Amino acid sequence: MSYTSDTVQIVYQNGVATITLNRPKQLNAFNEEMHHALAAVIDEVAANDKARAIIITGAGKGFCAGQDLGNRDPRKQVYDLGQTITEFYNPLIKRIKNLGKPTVAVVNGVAAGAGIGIALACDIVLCSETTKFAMAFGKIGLVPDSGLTWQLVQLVGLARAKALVLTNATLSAEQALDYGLVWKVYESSRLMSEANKLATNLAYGPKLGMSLTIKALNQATTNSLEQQLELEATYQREAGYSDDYKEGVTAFLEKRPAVFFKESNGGKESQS
Ligand code: T3D
Repeated sequence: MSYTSDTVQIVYQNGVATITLNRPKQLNAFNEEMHHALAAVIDEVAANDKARAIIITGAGKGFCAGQDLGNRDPRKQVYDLGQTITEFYNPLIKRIKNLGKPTVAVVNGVAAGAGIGIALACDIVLCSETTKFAMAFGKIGLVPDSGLTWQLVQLVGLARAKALVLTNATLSAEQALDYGLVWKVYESSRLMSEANKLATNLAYGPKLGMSLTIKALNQATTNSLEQQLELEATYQREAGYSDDYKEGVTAFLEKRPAVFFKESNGGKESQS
């Protein structure tokens, strides 16, 4: 890894890379250091074969409170926020979306502002029963960013998206589940173990097939049916030539579970 910082931690285990945002006193809000560190860590897990599925979570009681407002005092300085979005938040969302490996957001506590955008950029979102999703932007006179205007419209529809952000709503875990923002809600004490189970299952799945599936579903949000049918044929051709397809069908014919991944370090935990 070319950039090291305490603000982001990474642990590898059983094919899963767990990335933890680590500024708990600020509810893991972003300063520049954490942006640089997270970008480096995401590039590292994208390239590292030890990581076949990725968890993104937060240290302490929060997931991520978006931009660190302690670094923004408009009484002292005028900021070009478009610049921050272009330089940090937009590349971050694209990095997560284009990672090419399944991503699971484990929203262990409050997510606010860009923190919600980061969670929703992941493929699967889990949270605990005490998690809250605080839109936050309107309270400080800003526009939702980090892909949130797009994600919310996709996930909850235009009418609910407008109401959520214009009223600065804070959603409970139950509401987030009801609105389709999260996949499952767990008791806090079980959240991480359930997330690890899910991510490990993903890690042991067919790598290429899952990567192409994620790409196809992401592209479905903007493609026509005609384009999507073409895309499915292209991706299926690619998947059909893979060793995973060979193993999957062979396993079926031999009436045994398919083995797509064997951990080389015996499932031992390692840190980088
Ligand atoms: O600026 C740009 O570059 C543009 C980019 C924008 C992207 C964005 O994300 S804009 C949105 C920024 N985020 C917010 O506006 C959220 C602000 N925080 C809150 O509204 C609330 O803190 C929460 C709803 C997230 C949580 O409320 P609660 O009651 O559970 O916790 P709390 O007591 O408010 O916060 C606990 C601590 O975290 C507290 O510190 P203290 O007093 O114990 O020392 C609080 O100051 C700190 N904290 C929470 N959010 C932030 C933060 N510190 C820095 N930046 C934060 N965003």
